[in-house]
Amino acid sequence: MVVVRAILGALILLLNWVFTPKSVKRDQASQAQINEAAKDLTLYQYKACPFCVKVRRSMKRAALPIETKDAKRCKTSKQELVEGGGQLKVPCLKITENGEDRWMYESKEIINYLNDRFHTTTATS
Ligand SMILES: N[C@@H](CCC(=O)N[C@@H](CS)C(=O)NCC(=O)O)C(=O)O
Repeated sequence: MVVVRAILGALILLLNWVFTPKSVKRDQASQAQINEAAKDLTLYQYKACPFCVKVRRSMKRAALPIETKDAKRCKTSKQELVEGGGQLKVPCLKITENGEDRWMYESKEIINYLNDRFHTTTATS
């Protein structure tokens, strides 16, 4: 089972690399605004989780420089996720608003949130 999972993970990462999506191009001022807004967001994720890959591809398409934290390999990130969000499940987007953290689980919900907030229309699959 571990071997099958490792092979599937490698395949997902390979396909993701081969078919890397293109990023939207914005003028410098608009991109600078987005870069600033993205500082309030953090994606907790696993490298080869298909749901996380889906969210990262959506971020790439929309050119959103959101910090990512690996909740599998990094113990501190895993602890932050469990203590802050309440469960060890990825992807999870931490949204900091007015000094408060909101933890959003579910890849579809995260992609819809990013599309709405940054006025982009990236596919959810
Ligand atoms: N419906 C969720 C599924 C997320 C999911 O199943 N994530 C797995 C990793 S691929 C997970 O976090 N499992 C818990 C664990 O690994 O401890 C979504 O679309 O985000």
